[in-house]
Amino acid sequence: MQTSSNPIKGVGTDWTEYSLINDHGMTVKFLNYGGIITTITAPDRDNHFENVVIGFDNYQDYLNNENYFGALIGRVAGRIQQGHFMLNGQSCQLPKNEGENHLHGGPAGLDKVVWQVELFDTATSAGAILSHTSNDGEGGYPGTVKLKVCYRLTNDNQFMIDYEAVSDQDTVLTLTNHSYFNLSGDLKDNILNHEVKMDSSQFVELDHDLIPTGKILSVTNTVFDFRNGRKIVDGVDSTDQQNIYAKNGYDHFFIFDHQNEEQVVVTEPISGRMLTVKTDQPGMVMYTSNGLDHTLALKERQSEKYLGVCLETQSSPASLEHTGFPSIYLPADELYRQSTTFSFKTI
Ligand code: FUC
Repeated sequence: MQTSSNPIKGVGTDWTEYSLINDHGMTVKFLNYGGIITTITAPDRDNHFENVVIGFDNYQDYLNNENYFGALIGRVAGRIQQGHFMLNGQSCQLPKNEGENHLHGGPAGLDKVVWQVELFDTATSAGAILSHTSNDGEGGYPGTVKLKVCYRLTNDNQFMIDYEAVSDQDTVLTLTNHSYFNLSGDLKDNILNHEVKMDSSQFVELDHDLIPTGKILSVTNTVFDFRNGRKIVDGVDSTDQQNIYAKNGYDHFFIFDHQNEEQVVVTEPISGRMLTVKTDQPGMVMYTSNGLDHTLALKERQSEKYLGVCLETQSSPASLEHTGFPSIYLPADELYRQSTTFSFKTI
């Protein structure tokens, strides 16, 4: 196992790109800025290594990363309507960064923080601990929160993300990573023919602004039913109002039926790559890059709609407004801990 670091020139003075490399040659690269994962190389069925995530060609573009490519997201992943919520009977107002709403931690989210990074490597894994103290009021959120995120690559081609946080006041928190996966390799194709299998019989209904309505819907007899596997294109061709609100695709929180088993399996038939996701989180936003346009210069090509799929394991910000949703409340001095493992295999 190996690690290395490389200063990035021409951006901030303090940007560094780190590499985690396993004995098979699988590589994960990320920046201290936003913890942004810039590259993951994984083998296809012929053991040919290619990049399986979206990343900018020019790192300066990460300064204006409106799509949150590869970034750590917080303090609250997802949307908060009007940027407003009540906490212990007190009104909290967060800055708005998407029309009238607060998205992905807002304008001063964790995706824009330069994290402290410490590398480690052992016989079986190579990794890094990313640390940051988010001060009381940072991003508009109450409480000073000490955050630690561990990125770890193993010799079994597993990439694990462990999150830990402690706040000195009652607050709200749900963290995730916003990588856009594309298993075709080097962005050769879009993700419409990726097949997704998911352990979820319920999902969160959205309104036209992508804000949860408060209703939880059954996936049965809809294109949201991934329990026996289906292609992402089904949600694009769909006339279901939910897919239309999401700009013809998926941008929804799926509630898992079980925890800590491989809840999600994504396969790409041509390369033979398979990605599984196992998490202790109650659900995941699957976003099929419906809002991505053709204007961005990525490592291998120009961007386009449906070029990547985000698998954002997290809890649900809908819980701020409605009962019956997985909570994001974090009491003072309680340890927030979550773990998600992405395993790269072939079929
Ligand atoms: C996702 C979505 C969005 C979005 C974005 C970049 O997680 O939920 O709708 O536009 O990230």
